[in-house]
Amino acid sequence: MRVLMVLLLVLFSRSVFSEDLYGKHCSSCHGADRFGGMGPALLPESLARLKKADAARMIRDSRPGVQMPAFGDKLSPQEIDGLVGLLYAPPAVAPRWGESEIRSSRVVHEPRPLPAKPVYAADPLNLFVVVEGGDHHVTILDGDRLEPIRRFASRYALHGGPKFSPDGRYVYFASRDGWLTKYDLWNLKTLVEVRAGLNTRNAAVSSDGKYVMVANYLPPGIVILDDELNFVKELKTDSRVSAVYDAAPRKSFIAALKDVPELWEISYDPKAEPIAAGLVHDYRMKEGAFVPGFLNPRRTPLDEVLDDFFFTPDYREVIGTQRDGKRARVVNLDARRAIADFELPGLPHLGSGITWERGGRRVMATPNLREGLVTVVDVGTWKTVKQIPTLGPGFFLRSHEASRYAWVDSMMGAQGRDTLQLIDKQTLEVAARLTPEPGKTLAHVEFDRHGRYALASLWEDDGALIVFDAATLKEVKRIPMKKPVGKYNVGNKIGGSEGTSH
Ligand code: DHE
Repeated sequence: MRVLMVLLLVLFSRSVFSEDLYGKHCSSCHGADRFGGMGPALLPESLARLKKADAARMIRDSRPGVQMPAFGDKLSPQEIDGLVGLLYAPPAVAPRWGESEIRSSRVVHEPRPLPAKPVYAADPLNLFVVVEGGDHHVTILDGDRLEPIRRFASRYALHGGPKFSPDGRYVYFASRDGWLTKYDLWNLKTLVEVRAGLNTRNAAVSSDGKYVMVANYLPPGIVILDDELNFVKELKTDSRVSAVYDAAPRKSFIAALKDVPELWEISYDPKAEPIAAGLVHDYRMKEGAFVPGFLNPRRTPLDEVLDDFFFTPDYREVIGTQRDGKRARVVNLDARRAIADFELPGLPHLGSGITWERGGRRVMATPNLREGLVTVVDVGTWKTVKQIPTLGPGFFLRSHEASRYAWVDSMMGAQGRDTLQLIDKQTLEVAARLTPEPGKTLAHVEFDRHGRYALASLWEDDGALIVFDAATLKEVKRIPMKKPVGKYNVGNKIGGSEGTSH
């Protein structure tokens, strides 16, 4: 008993000591509550992707290109370990980020109205928005001249594809720390920002341009904003929300839940049918009662949690991977139940799936995060058409209506991470391999709106966009960038090109 008490006392005094150190060295940039400030949030959820040893190294040595100084000469190894322990433990008071915090975080950067035409000569529908993760910047690139026209600092660690208003004028970014940014692509100005959560997954914009929906791990739930990022509604969940997607033909958002076997559909159609008790989230509702369908969730119960989603082009069906990593499940969103299962070995990255026509049938293809495979499946019969071996596990798959090929990387593998493989969409054979910079990671392709060029990321801190002529496959240009994690073509995104993500 006495030993236990001494141990508890030591642990307690250590944690008080670490809190003092946090207050002295960290809180001015990361916030007294660890919610973030000039630096990112330091909560267990925010650090989930960082190993403790790497966090300790960062405190001790810092890293090139970041503002945080090294603390190795100020803190002993034990003090650094104590600090790391503190950061990975939940804060004493549970973090709160609700309507009032969201409303008061909103910052308007630019008074309106601004001119309703582009301030440049470039085609506004052939711009690329390039997210540079290396130093947290965004570059706006002219997709015809292949020249940057603006570069600006983004929030820390953007994640997920930026989302566009239906006319392509505005783009919305979401950061892992919950910041949403609205940017005017015609005036090249940041307009307004809001913090919609403490740990965010992604955002979606409604096809009518009126709503922005945000998926949060912390606090768990969904936040609905209007197009000016004003708070509209918060939907609390009993689960972290993995991601939200716009289902344009249904005038609804679909939310993927991480911890409960359910899928939610939230209609933004003012004429949406009311939702009956049993399908709403409030389990206390009496049988026979209804809630309005507009901006309320309609639940689809599932047998098990589905991860990583792919939607059929008409958005009637959603395909999700099951956790056993062997099968995928097809859920019909109108019937609100699973209608088929099919084999999908490894860890397919359905979020990067694309479709195309082959022999009069529509096929879907998905890369695989665990195995060197691209799986091609018939959309409708859900039978595997072919498993195409690649050099290694890949993250992103892209094509364009004008391209014969589907371009896949192998960036998750020990081998082949420097090579893009081009799969012939009709023969389903690997028809070409491109290795412009041996030994360096090459990934994430996006075509310009006409399908003339394919732009790939040289995924290095001092990296580049490598531009290939989509017909001759020759490199035509290299544009220096700081780890360009993703690039998004306005025309392809708002036009719903079948070769890219939406
Ligand atoms: Fe992502 C999109 C989930 C890790 C870069 N990523 C998405 C989407 C989801 C997702 C659900 C689709 C949302 C959207 O675009 O609106 N990503 C996850 C994970 O669960 C995972 C594996 C772990 C995690 O904790 O988040 C993960 N993702 C990563 C990375 O490590 C990547 C490579 C680098 C980074 O910056 O985080 C990364 N994810 C991306 C990119 C997109 C993305 C570039 C947009 C893809 C697109 O082209 O549309």
